[in-house]
Amino acid sequence: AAALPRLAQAQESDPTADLYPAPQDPRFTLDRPVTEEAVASNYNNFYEFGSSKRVAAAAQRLETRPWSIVVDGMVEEERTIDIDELVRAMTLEERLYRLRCVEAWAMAVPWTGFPLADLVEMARPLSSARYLRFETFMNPDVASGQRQSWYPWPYVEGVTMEEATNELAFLVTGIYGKPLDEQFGAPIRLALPWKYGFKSIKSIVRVTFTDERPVSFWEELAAQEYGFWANVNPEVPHPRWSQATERMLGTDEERPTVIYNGYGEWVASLYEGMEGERLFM
Ligand code: MTE
Ligand code: W
Repeated sequence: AAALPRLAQAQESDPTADLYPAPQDPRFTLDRPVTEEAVASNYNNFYEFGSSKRVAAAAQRLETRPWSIVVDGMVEEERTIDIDELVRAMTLEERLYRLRCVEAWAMAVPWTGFPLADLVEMARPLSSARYLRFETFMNPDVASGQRQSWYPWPYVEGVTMEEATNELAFLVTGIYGKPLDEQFGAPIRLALPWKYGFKSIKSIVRVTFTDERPVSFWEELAAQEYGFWANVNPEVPHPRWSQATERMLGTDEERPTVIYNGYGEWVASLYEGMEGERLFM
C-alpha cells in the first residue's frame, strides 16, 4: 500500500493516459467479483524483480518510455514499433477476464488492450509462420532478478498462429481503467485466460514469427513441470500439487478449477485431434 502514490504518478504521466478508460466489451462477463485493485497490485509474479509476490515497489524501477517492440522473423517486412504509436493505431477495449496461475491462485480483472490478432494482421506474417515467440526486456541493472544466472533470461513465451488469432488472445496495455502499472507488465503484456498465467508474458520487447516451436522460460527451466501448451485443466495435476481447485486473491474463496479456465466455448476446438500432445501442463 505504501507504493500506491508512486504508482498513481507513473500512470498520470503515461502518454496514452487519455485513451482510458476504454469501452467495455460486453461479450466477456465474470462469474465472481472483480479482484480489488489494491490486492491485485500487490500480489504479482514478475521474476525479473524477484521471486516474491511483493514486487510492486521494485518493479517501479522499470522505465517504460521510450519503449519499442521489434516485430521480426517470418514477416513481409521486419519493423520496430514505438509503443505509443502502436497503442494509438489500435482500438482499445476493456475485457473482464479471469487469470489462473499454475500455483492455484486466481484473480478476476478488467484488462484494457486489443486483440493479439490485430498485431498479427499488422505484422503481415508469411504463410510459413506457425508460431509467435515473445520476449521480455533484458536489463539486469534495473531488474535484480535478472542477475540470478540460473534462470534462462530473458523471459520467453510462445503460442501457435491459431492461438494468437483466437478471439480471446489479448494484448494488454491497461488495467482498472488506466495504463498498466509496472508490476502488471507495463507497457504491454499478454492475457491468455484459458492457459496458466505464466503464458501471459509481461513487458514485451520482441515478437518473432517462426516455424519452430518456441521453448518458454519455464519449459527451459523445468520441462517436466511446465510445457508449451499449459491449458488449464482440473484433472491434470502439477507434478507437485493438485489443480482441482483455485483460491481467489483477496477473498480466499475456493472455487473448483474449470477446464480451459471456463473458456472452452472459445478455445476447445483449437485442440481437437491433438490428444497425443501434453495439452494441460
Ligand atoms: N512475465 C514475465 N516477464 N515474468 C514473469 O515472472 N510471471 C507469469 C506471468 N508473466 C511472469 C510473466 C506468471 S507465473 C503469472 S501467474 C502472471 O504473469 C501474473 O500476472 P500478474 O502479476 O499481472 O497477476
Ligand atoms: W503463474
